[in-house]
Amino acid sequence: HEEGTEPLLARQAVAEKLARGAGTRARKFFLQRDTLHPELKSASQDLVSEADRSIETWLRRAINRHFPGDGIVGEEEAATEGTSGFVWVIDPIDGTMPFLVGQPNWTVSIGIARDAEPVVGVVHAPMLRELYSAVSGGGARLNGRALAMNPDWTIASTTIGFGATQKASAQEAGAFVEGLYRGGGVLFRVGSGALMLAYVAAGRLAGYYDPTLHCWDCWAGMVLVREAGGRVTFEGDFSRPGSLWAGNATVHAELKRLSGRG
Ligand code: 2AM
Ligand code: CA
Ligand code: CA
Ligand code: CA
Repeated sequence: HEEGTEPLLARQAVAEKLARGAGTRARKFFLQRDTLHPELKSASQDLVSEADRSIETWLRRAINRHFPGDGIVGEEEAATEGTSGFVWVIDPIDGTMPFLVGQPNWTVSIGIARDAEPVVGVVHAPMLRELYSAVSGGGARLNGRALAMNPDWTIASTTIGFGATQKASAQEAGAFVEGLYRGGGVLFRVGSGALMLAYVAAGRLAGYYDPTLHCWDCWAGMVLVREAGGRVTFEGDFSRPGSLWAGNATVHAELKRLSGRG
């Protein structure tokens, strides 16, 4: 398959363009969200609407046009295999609940894997007018400005993102929060895991822990955090969800410990 940085930079440019295109489409749905017909998925706060579905379909068609040999894994449709070694890992709307209730904290998340490794990440928050973009070896940027995490921060330096959904174990979530506050930490949450990872990369959060994420929630954000100088561990893969820890080396280790996995 294609080696080197050229194929990565070509895909990063297309990912940014498609994130903006999807963001424009999502924004139109958002401004008319009262006309949508949300359906329940697995739980009372796990919804999907025609906005999620139509934007994923639009993204898949565009990716296939630009890179017909690449595979695609996304939240709302079955995975397709490619031949190039590249896989796009996409979430058309990360934060469907905030989207449906009118919070601006939702994103379009477009990650890319080469041989199953995260190599490109684009997270676009249209209502916040923010586009985060990173490529392996090329750094992370927010609206063009380079991002670098603070290596000296601890869990007490600023707030810590915690992403547990209704599916989380009440006991484990409680134990994590109790340990965090005992250690001088404070909790932050928005309904988009991709945005919380972008905030870690941008130095707006000291770290992020989520007991269960899917690959499309975090694939782009992992590249952002690593390229901003941070550490991420994701225990899931393309077919299984898993836990995720992100922060600088100190915070990453402390979050693992607080989640009972240190
Ligand atoms: P989504 O809005 O695309 O479904 C935050 O913890 C992450 O969990 C988000 O990336 C969100 O993605 C996802 N999420 C929110 N509520 C969920 C639920 N009830 N079940 C599964 N995933 C959920
Ligand atoms: Ca969803
Ligand atoms: Ca998601
Ligand atoms: Ca989604």
